Amino acid sequence: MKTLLTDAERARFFSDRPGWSPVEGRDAIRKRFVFKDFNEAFGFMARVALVAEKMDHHPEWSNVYRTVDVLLSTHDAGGLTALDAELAAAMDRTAG
Ligand code: H2B
Repeated sequence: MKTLLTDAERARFFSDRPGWSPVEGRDAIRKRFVFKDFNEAFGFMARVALVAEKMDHHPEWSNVYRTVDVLLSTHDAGGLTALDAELAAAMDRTAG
């Protein structure tokens, strides 16, 4: 479960998920979500928080007004795993 994604899995992830990019100097992915206003941004965070808690897999993120910056990595594995790909997909679905 907590094995690092292969090169092929990473290539597929980035082609399937526009807006996500690798983080320099760390085995992680990031995306900036920009919403209409703070209410939409915070609603997104609240919905994603429930998913993250259910998955027991949590984002590193910050919010400024209508922008949410997200970084995903699996701390236990020291890098990217299927859990990060799954949480990224859930975030994209939630953001609409
Ligand atoms: N979130 C993330 N992103 N990576 C982890 O390795 C991780 C986590 N581990 N959430 C979980 C919690 C672990 O600490 C608990 C004890 O299951």
